[in-house]
Amino acid sequence: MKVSLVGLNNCGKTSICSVAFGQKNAEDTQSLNPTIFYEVRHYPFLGFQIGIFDFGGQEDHRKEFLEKPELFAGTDILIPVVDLHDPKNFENAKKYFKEILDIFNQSNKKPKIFLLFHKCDTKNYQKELIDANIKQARNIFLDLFVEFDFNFIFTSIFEQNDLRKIFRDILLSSHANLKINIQKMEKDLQGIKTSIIITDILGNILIHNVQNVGSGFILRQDLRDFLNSCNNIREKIFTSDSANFKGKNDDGKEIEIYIFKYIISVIIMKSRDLDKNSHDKVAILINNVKLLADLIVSANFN
Ligand SMILES: Nc1nc2c(ncn2[C@@H]2O[C@H](COP(=O)(O)OP(=O)(O)OP(=O)(O)O)[C@@H](O)[C@H]2O)c(=O)[nH]1
Ligand SMILES: [Mg+2]
Repeated sequence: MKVSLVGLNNCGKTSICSVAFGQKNAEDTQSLNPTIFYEVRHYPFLGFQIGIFDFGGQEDHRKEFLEKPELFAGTDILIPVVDLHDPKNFENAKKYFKEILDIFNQSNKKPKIFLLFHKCDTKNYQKELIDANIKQARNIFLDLFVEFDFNFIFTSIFEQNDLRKIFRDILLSSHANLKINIQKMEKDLQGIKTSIIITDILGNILIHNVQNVGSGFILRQDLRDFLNSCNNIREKIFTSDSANFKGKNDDGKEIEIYIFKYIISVIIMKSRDLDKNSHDKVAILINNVKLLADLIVSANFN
């Protein structure tokens, strides 16, 4: 699947990629250099191969991309990014987006579009201006994409967990059944009083109900190492596609990992015995993840 991020220079495309998919935090992005031409990041997620194309936004590069429309060919998801801190360039950005849409219109292959109204925060920006900018941006951009399968979202790299969820749902937008199931599990998880993280086998976080689980999509290193080792044992010793593992100390602390269909895992961290209600809910959740694993496998084979 090809995902293309486009927008003017400095609007935040590379920052979005490195905060959502990499292990950078928002502050780290201040030292990013402008992207030269374009960069591709290959990102395996739930067994799907995803290529994130980050198209540099400096004027020379934009001109060159428009002269070489084949660079956009095969885009399944187009993500135009608007910098809400830069209203004087809204019209300029609109012109660029329009030219890109013309390329897709001519090729008759229309990607899904998720417009990001980005930098929706007041970090290094005047609080009084942001609402007016949002209003103006809505007026300028929203009628541009009417002929496309189109959504818009407000984003900021300072809301890393939201950004991860937004990208999770964008990447799953072609798999409605998976998306709905995962969103439902996310709701179920809210009512459970023990720490649970659901990830794919590489440690990309899908859902969780704890703080400090990692950064962006990436599960924190110690748990990723544990998951990795368990997955090796599942493969090499158990030679089965699913397995579960437990670690425990004398104080009643416990970590349990379930792996389903070599693709998805549930990590449960308990510090005490669960009450009956939570215990039952965990059992239902685990069963649902098991079913989800089957759906993911069949989505990968279709
Ligand atoms: N306040 C705020 N600043 C952001 C946000 N996202 C990115 N930035 C800042 O915007 C600046 C430019 O970010 P980049 O990611 O390099 O922009 P880009 O779109 O990749 O730029 P080009 O590669 O030149 O096209 C950096 O200083 C980031 O820290 C955001 O959500 N909020
Ligand atoms: Mg960049």
